[in-house]
Amino acid sequence: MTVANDGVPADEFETDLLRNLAHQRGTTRQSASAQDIYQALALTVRDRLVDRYVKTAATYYETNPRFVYYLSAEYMLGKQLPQNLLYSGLQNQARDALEKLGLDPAELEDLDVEPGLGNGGLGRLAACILDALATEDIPAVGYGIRYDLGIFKQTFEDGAQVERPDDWTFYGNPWEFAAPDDQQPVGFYGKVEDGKWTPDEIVLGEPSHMLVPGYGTQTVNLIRLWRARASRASFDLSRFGEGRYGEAVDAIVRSENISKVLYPDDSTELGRELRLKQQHFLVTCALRDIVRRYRLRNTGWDAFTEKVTIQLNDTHPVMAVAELMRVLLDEEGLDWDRAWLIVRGTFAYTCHTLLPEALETWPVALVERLLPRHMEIIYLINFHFLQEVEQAYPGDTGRLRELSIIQEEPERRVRMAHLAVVGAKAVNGVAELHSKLLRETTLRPFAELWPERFHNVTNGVSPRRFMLIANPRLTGLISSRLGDHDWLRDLDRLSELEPAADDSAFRDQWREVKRANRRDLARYARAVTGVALDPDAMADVMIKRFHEYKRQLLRVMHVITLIHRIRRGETAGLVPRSVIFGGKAAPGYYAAKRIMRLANAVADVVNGDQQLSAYVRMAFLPNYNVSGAELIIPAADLSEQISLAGKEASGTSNMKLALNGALTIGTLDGANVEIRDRVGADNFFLFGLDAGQAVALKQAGYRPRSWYEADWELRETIDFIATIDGGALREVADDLLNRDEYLTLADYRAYIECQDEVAHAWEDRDAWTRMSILNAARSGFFSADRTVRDYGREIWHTPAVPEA
Ligand code: GLS
Repeated sequence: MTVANDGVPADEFETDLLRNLAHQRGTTRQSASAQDIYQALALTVRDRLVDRYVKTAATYYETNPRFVYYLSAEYMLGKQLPQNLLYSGLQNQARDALEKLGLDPAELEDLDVEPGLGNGGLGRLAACILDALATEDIPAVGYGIRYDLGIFKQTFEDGAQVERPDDWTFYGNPWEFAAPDDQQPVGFYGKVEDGKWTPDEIVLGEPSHMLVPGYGTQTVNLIRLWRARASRASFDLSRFGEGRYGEAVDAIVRSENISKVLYPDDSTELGRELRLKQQHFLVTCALRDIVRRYRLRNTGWDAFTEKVTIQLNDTHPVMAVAELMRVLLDEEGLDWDRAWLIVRGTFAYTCHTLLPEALETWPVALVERLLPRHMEIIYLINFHFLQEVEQAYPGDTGRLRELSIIQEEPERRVRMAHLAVVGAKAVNGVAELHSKLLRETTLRPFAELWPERFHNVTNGVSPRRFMLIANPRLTGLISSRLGDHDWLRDLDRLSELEPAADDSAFRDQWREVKRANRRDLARYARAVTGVALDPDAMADVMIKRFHEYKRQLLRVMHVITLIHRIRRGETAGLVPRSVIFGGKAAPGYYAAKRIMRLANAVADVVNGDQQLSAYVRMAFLPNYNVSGAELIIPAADLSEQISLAGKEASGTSNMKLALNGALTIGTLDGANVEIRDRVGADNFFLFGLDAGQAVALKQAGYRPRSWYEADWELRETIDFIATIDGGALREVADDLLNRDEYLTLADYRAYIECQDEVAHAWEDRDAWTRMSILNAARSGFFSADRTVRDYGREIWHTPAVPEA
């Protein structure tokens, strides 16, 4: 489908493509490799976007607007070629030109590499937000780290996850512009004398930028990613001369390691010096760039908070609070009060977790060594802050301890979330329930002190990425019903689809789309796993990072229950299902990796047995990423959102799946609550404990073994886990019986019964399709465009600046 066709005739596109092939790749049509053609194609598309970017930049320069600067250690951008083709309206021209040259566009798309610069939901959210900012014409720049190696590539060997490096720019990245002349020095270590920091080590931050076009608008914003470079003098020529080659490059390696690799943990804290270095590196480079940009059109500091708002995506970039203070005090000579007012008027902080273990803290001793001046500044911020607390709660030492930016026991550590709340004008959670629980639990003392500082901004997803690009069939069908495709910029218009749920011809078409998408998925699953999925079976999907709280284990336990039922001949009420898993586990997260092995072992059991595979087949699709999501989500019928209530901050696959017409089976957790409110309780399979009940059960002294003893089917399931693969995964069963941190056993029966209801509902395919259509029709709220408008209204106060 073409949108906003930019009017470039196909032959002109072809001429430009051939010119880029010659001028940029230095080759000819006859001798060009597929990589040459791909790169030339990307450059030809990029050129068009640059033309637009130049106009956006001119408009911004002229109007000197307020900017949003989004700081995030992670971005999961997804493939750039399909998006940029669509957003530039060049899809048809590109296809025609390639066909004329006898080239296959699909083959070239395969060469487009996904920059996997993030772990999961948090990183993908950052990408969706940048997409929405440009689409809403809001002046913005995203700042991040250009990791040499993105999130690892996942394969399985004997059912166990194997991680391989993701050298995503091995053949170059045609979408980015490097700016080696714009390097920024970043200091580490050293000493402070009279408030003046002399670092021991200087690393250079080198930026490159990529274009972030808006959809259906002329606006093109930027994402600037920084990589670490050693200074020119770092190569030790004399050592090299002595044949000590390793030592000769030591300093270079040490510096450049900072942006070498994305830390592959998700939702857990990882205390490593190099990670803190990455964080400081990112915020130093970003702030220098932000100040440089501010100075293009402004002088002095008076207008800073009016022109600049900085959103901190989780705690990873929170050192920016101390760094901006340092710049203002030490480099700009402002006094403390003035500097603090500016800092407090600049930052806003988004918290993305409820898990206490995910709230970053850094040992004071480490911060003192690595960033001595920042540590002093943090102490001073804390000193002033605790005076404020003392005034609010005189004599309440418990409060002081609870609120302090410094944790005292068992080790002195800097609490980054506290620094964020103290240093920000606004704090938000990412779903209604999450924001409420943040106020009531994780950040309660802060919410009591400064209730007005706390907000909710429910997450959203890009309808372009996850409908238009991922699901062209459904997008086409919806557009034909709504009369145009403007709904992709105004997702509330999906509600116009509601009457179509009662139109049987439309339902048939909807079902056909799902079936065709399942066929595509089955083809892919067969190619990568060898498992033959039945395109008519229900596609039952769980795609997300592997984490115990998300309870992939509960999903596997249902399959084991089905195995037993089928073997006993209790097949009445069963429907054929394709159980699909996708997701990575942090390499050091053994408990999650064990669950993965279990999932693969159970998959082997069902897929290898004719009697079982008549009802259940199971495919664990390796290396789940944005491209994988684009393939799986359109095919999904059932969306598994089964985390223990009170643990998942929001979830975003839940939104993508509902938008694509999957029905959710889920707990009252994260954004599931809002999805259910919107799509209607009748169109959502709810089960399990709610957040309050979960806490109460634990407080009452949860004994998983008593649940095991009380339910024979559960017993059978756990015994199966203990003995599968000759008892290799017995630890999983033992852990369930002795600990079961995430109350899997307590929710088991409710989940199984709910899955029985799902099967029953699937039998009436027409009623199911009706529910599916209503899920999509009522999910317009979950557009990232709405998320960005909410941030704009509540936190950023950034007017849109459409191109003149
Ligand atoms: C996360 C949460 O775990 C998700 O629930 C949430 O949807 C996402 C975006 O807000 O952020 N936090 C995190 O550390 N990783 C995530 O995916």
